Amino acid sequence: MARSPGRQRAARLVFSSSIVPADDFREDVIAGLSLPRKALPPKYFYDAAGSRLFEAICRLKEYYPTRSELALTRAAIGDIARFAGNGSTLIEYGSGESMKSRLLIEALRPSAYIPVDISADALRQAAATLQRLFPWLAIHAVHGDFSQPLKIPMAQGRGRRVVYFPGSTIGNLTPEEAHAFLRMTRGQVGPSGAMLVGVDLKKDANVLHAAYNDAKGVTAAFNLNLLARINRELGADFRLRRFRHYAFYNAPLGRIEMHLVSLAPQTVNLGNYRYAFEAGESIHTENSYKYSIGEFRALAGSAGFRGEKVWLDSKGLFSLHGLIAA
Ligand code: AVJ
Repeated sequence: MARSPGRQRAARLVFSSSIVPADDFREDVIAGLSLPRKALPPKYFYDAAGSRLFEAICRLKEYYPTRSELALTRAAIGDIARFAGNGSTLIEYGSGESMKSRLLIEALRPSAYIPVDISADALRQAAATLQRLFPWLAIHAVHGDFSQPLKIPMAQGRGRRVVYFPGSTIGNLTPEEAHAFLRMTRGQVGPSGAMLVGVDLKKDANVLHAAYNDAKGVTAAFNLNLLARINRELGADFRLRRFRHYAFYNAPLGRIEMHLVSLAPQTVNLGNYRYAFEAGESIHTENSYKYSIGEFRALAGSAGFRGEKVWLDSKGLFSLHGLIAA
């Protein structure tokens, strides 16, 4: 292929790391298992095995969010790109490996694309793929934890800053945490910035229940892999057959809760720590909050954004909110 350096901006693919200390996982597990009501942070689901299991979840017939969000993005892509504005600096929380990200980049033609992800491997792979697909695109991949305050390299971007946060990952946060998170994002995008955020909607509890209790047991395997990962990486001795996946919709709190329930009285060792479990005692591993359109707009409003646009899939299962700095 002939190059024409004067005509096309050279593609740039840059990596930077806001280092995630290796000890965090161990400390977070020890802290979580020491709570009176044991809990583990859901961000640790996504080791290599967990990421593969999550991809399998996304293909399940019961798990509607991935398909619904892709369908609504396809259907409204022109409108979504107009909302975000051509030539913007697009920051994505997540590696950007998805089809949705490709659709958005293609339609928006951002001046720079900044994916932020905690998994270095996923990030590298996704960035390399996107660079092949979009040779004109300046990519600056940031390895870091977007749930913590984070410095985003803005030097190469022009235009307004738009944060893309698909997948309803925001549902993993409590409303209080989501508020703080949206405030942080509002600071990153500045007074002329915007945000596109995928949010799962409240709906029939039976539909929600099925999505987190699939017939093939993939979600159960995904949940239990967290214990397998703790065994593998931290040398603990969880016996996986003595725990069971349990997920239910907590209607008063508007969230799916995932737990791992101990089937018998037992103790688990992690280094010098010993954790006692009663029969029926659980480890709370994930919340997945569901918001009506009005509820999410109110939350965004309290964090310095105005809900300007919202797109839904044809079945009304999932929403994409277009927020602008207020
Ligand atoms: C990736 C956090 C959006 O909450 O639905 C899927 C994770 N957990 N099945 C969700 C998940 C169980 C998912 N998020």
